[in-house]
Amino acid sequence: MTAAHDSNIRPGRGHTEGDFAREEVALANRNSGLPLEALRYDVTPAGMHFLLVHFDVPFVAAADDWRLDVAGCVQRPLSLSLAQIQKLPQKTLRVTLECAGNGRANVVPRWQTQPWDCGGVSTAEWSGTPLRHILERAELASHAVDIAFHGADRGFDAGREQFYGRSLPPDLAMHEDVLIAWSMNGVPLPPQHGFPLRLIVPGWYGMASVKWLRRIEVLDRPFDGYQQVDNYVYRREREDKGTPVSTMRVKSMMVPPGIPDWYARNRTVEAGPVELTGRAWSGGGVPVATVAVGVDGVWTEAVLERSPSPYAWFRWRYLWNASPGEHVLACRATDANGETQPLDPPWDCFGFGNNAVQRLRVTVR
Ligand SMILES: Nc1nc2c(c(=O)[nH]1)N[C@H]1C(S)=C(S)[C@@H](COP(=O)(O)O)O[C@H]1N2
Ligand SMILES: [Mo]
Repeated sequence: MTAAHDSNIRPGRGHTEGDFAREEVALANRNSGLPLEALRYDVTPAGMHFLLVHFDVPFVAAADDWRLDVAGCVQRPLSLSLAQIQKLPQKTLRVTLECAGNGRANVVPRWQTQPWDCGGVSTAEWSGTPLRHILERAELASHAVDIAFHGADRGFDAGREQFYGRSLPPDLAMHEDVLIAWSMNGVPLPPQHGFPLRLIVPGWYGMASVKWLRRIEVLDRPFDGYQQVDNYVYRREREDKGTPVSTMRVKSMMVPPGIPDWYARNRTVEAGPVELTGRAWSGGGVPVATVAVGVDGVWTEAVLERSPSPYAWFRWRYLWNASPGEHVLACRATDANGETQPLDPPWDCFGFGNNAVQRLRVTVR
């Protein structure tokens, strides 16, 4: 029996500690994270932007035949070509997206799925048309209560076959900054990021920004798709009803200073002044207020550079006078609502919303 076959007949996934299963490693290879040194870019180059694909990347040879259908509780059902959509008013937004499961590998015990360490976050410039222009053309019926967005990618999760789908309430869907985007960093969307069309919901965790958008379904009842009601819910216990995952929690991250060891990734830093730098962000358009840098448990405020976009991460920097020896570095952001990153991972059964402070061990020589 081949190893691949063997891995398919293993007993189901669950909570675990320590070693990573073959399936987790395979998912980590498909769904790459931002290399932390790339936190230096204001806008993440597309090839370094983190990636999360539940099923397969749909093969779309050309966008000519693509249609975006709008159906359900609307006065005028639509089937729009990319060319028609691109004639609508355009807008470009710089948006930080973070996967709701980012940091999951550090929640113990960990739920077996994409085992993010901390690279599931990036920033891009998305261009498209505010979704409201399409919804206004279709004209929502007065009894519309939820709007579902269906991707072209299909597969199974927990035995349930589905197209990847998520929903937004009408008032959020009509917000000027919710985009139907066809461009990332000034060029057409790369296949893995949703070519030819995707939704961008700024300030929300990434799961809301449906890629390969094919169909908008206006509903007279709450959407009950798998990714809406079964997945992406904060739960303390597996059976809890829980709370839906929505906007991003305040968080910050540091560019690892010095040079790494190839395998262990331990850092070696030269003694003397070292500029520590990184990024901080929050959700729902709430700006970051302060970032503190911790050196061996002593916290000092860093310098913050605001971003030109309410939805993009801020840069922070701090001049550290590194003395020889072993040190633990950390960063901790607080947003304008007074929310602060916890020192330890908040417990969630499926590892969602882990915004605990990042700690980094460095050896100064
Ligand atoms: N159609 C579709 N849209 C999707 C997904 C998906 O698997 N299929 N993954 C979602 C999740 S969980 C995240 S975090 C973001 C990731 O976007 P990116 O891969 O462009 O970084 O896309 C979201 N949109
Ligand atoms: Mo995600």
